[in-house]
Amino acid sequence: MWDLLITDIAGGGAIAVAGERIAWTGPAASVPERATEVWSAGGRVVTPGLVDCHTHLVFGGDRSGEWEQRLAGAGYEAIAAAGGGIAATVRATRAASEDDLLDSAVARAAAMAARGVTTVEVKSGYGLDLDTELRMLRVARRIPERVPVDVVTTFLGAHVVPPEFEGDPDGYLDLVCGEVLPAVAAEGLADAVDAFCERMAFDAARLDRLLATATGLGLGVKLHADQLSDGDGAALAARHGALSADHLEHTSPGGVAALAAAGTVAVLLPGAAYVLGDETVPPVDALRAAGVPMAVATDCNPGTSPLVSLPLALHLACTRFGLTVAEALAGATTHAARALGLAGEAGVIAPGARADLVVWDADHPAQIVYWVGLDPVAAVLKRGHFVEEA
Ligand code: DI6
Ligand code: FE
Repeated sequence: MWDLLITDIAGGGAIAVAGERIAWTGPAASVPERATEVWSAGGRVVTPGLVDCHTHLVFGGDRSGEWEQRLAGAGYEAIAAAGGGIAATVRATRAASEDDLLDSAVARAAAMAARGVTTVEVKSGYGLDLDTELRMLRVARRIPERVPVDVVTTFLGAHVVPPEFEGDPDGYLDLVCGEVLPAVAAEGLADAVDAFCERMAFDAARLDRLLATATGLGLGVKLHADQLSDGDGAALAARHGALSADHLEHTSPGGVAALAAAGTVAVLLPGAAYVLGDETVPPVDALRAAGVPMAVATDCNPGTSPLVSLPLALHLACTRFGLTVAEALAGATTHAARALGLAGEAGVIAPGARADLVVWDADHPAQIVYWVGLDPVAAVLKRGHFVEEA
């Protein structure tokens, strides 16, 4: 006897749930077992719960003033060089208490969940010292106490060089590799390690040893690669067997081939390109031709992507990057789960996977992606329980 049977799904399917897991899926006309509760989707579309596989949603302060400066013509890298940008968020995050960081992160995570997200990745990287990096990751791990999402955490200690180490990136990476990352690993606070491979942050040669240290500790590897310039980030990620290489606006054909050979997921972040006004588009045709799985995420962060709607990120991935609707939806489900090492566990409707589902006010999948700002969520099932119902 199953706990729940969802019937009358668009297309004629049904899904059975036992405990926190999907037990069966097939045609509604041939259900092999009974369930305690039967719930009709009323002919609407049901997808896996969405997976946002790249966010920076824990941070202190606000950068709307910088955004206004950019509207008036200031450049993103120029603001950073003058002490703003990521460094401004680092100051605000260091000054924030754990409770304040949790409250603001919970507000953003709740907005994401209301728009269909049931699994979210959260990065550190606005602490850049031992205490604040650990605090950010602890806050991230506490989000599920207040929002119905699973959280995957990523240590982004190598985001930029902090002010105490100005002009000494190697000295800072000594601290990250020798002290901060081992402490993060010892407390079990991170599932993966990420870094910002960029001319304003760290070059590929320097990040080699960080990524090797991460894999040596048994952690997955991800990389902010080739976002503002081609820094050989995709090839670096591939060399370390990365779960994902993210951004990729400036990735070369050689970088695409390396990702394909390594089985690394390409994570596309159209919100950042949109907010920065960057017309450069990632090499989507080449990624598709090479068979690189493409995920799509919000990159929610206070500097380049103040975006909490994953459906809107999917819309932008279609209109600006040229994905099809089917590619966009796979990019926020199956491929996003793979980018987090959760293939088969999340982002899929199949026996054994977490029973994370979204019922949409839609009778065709395109309606999920087509609207700008509607995010037509009708109901969400998280680990077998309804959490939102319209
Ligand atoms: N992700 C990042 O980590 C950087 N850009 C991006 O898309 C910087 C984020 C920030 O400015 O705070
Ligand atoms: Fe990012």
